Amino acid sequence: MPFGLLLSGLVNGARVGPVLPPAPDLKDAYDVVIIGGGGHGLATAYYLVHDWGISNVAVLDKGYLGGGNTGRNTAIIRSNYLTPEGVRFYDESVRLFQGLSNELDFNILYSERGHLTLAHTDAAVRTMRWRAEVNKHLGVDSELIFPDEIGRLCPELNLSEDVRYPILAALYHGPGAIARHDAVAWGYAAQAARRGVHLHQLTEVTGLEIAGGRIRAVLTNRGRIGCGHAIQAVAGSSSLLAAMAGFRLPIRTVPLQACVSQPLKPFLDLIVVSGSLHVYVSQSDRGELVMGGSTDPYALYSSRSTLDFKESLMAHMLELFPFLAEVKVLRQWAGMADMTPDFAPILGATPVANYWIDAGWGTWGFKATPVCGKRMAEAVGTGKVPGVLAPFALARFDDFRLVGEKGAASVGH
Ligand code: FAD
Ligand code: PYC
Repeated sequence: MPFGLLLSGLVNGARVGPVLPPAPDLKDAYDVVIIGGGGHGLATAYYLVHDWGISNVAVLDKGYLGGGNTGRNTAIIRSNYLTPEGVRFYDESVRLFQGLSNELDFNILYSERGHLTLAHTDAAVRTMRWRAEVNKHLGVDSELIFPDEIGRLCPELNLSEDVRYPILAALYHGPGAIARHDAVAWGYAAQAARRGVHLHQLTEVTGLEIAGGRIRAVLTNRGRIGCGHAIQAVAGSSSLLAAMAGFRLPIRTVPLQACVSQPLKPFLDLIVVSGSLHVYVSQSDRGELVMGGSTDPYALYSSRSTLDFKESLMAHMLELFPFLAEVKVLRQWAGMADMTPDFAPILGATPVANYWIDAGWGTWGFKATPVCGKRMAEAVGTGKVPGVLAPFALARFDDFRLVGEKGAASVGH
C-alpha cells in the first residue's frame, strides 16, 4: 500500500498523488540529458538519482510527459517470453512493477489478472509449449493448458469447435498484469523531480553536437544544452535521433492502434491474447474493454486511427466473444511502434561515446519500463552495460546474435 494513499484516506485534506513542481529554468549544461519523457526516460532519470546519486539530469520532451506510447498502450505486463535472455529481463521488470506503487508512493493500479495466450494451430501449440518450458526453467510461472481448463478460467470465451479457428490450447501465465500506464510516468516523474531532476516539456531535440567521437551537447528549439552523457529514449522516433547521431538503426516505425469499449459490468478477469486472430483484450477497473490488434502494414510516422483497424479488430473480437455484438467502441487511438527484426529491444552503448540508446520497443515496451530505467541508469552510473542488458546490444545485428522473440509477441504481424 503506498503510504501517501493511506494518508489521504485517513487524513482530511491530505494531498493525493504526484504533484510536479513548476518547470525550472533550463540550464546551459547537465551531467546527463535524457531525450524523451516517456516511461523509459522518466524511469531512467529516477534511478539515476535514486540508485546512483546523479541528480544534475534533464529530461527533455518535445510534447508532454507520457504523451507518446507510454500513454497509448494497452498496459499488459508479463514475462512469458521465448528466449532465456528475454525471460530473465522481463521477469526482473515484473518484479519491479510488483513493488512500484510502494517505491513511488503512488498507486499505479497494478492488477494481477493472469494472462492467457490462445493457440489455434498445431504450430502455435508447439510455440506455447516451448515458451512454457523455457519459463518454468527460469522460475517463471507459465503452463500449457487445454480447453477444459481454459473454460474454467475464462467461461466467457467461445470454445466451440465449430468456428473458423477453434481454440486448441493456451499458455497460462499467472503473474500477467495490467497497470495504469499514465500513473507509471507520473510516479517516476514526480519522484525524479523531487530529487532534483529537471523535467522540460515542449523541448524538442533538433540536432546533436558530437566532437572527437563523443557527445558534447544536444541542440533544441530552446537552444544548446551541453551534456556529459545523453540517452535517447524516443520509441517511434528512434531512427530520427540515431540519424542525428550519425548511425543507422534496423528499425521500422509503424502505427499500432488500440481502442476501448463503453464500460460494461465486470466479466473478464483475465488478459486474453490471440496472435492468430490479432486480438488482445483486458477489462479495466472502469469496466471498459481495452483492445488492440496487429500493427498497420506500412511504415508511417503518424498516430492517426483508421476505420479499417476497428472493423477487423471487432470481427476478431466477436469470434472469441460473440455476445459482445451490441457493445459500442468508445474511443480509438494509435502510437508509433519502433519495430526491430528480432522483436527485441536495442539497449546500451552506441558508436558515439557517452551517447546511450533505449529503443526498439515496438509493441512490447511498456512492461519493460522499470527494468530499463534501472539498468540503463546503472550503465550510465558505472560506465558498464549490466549483464541483463548485454544481449540487447546494437552490435548484435553486426554479429548475427539476434534474440528472436517474434513467437512471444502478443501482436500478430
Ligand atoms: P514513449 O512513451 O513513446 O516516449 C518517447 C517520448 O519521446 C515521447 O513522449 C516523445 O514526445 C518524445 N520525443 C520524440 N522525439 C523527440 C525529440 N526529438 N525531442 C524530444 N522528445 C522527443 N507494450 C507493452 O509492454 N504492453 C502492451 O500492452 C503494449 N500495448 C501497446 C499498445 C499500443 C497501441 C502501442 C502504440 C504500444 C503498446 N506497447 C505495449 C508498447 C509500449 O507502449 C512502448 O514500447 C513504450 O511505451 C515505450 O516507452 P518509451 O518511454 O520508450 O516511449
Ligand atoms: O507485449 O504483451 C504485449 C502486448 C500486448 C499488446 C501489445 N503488446
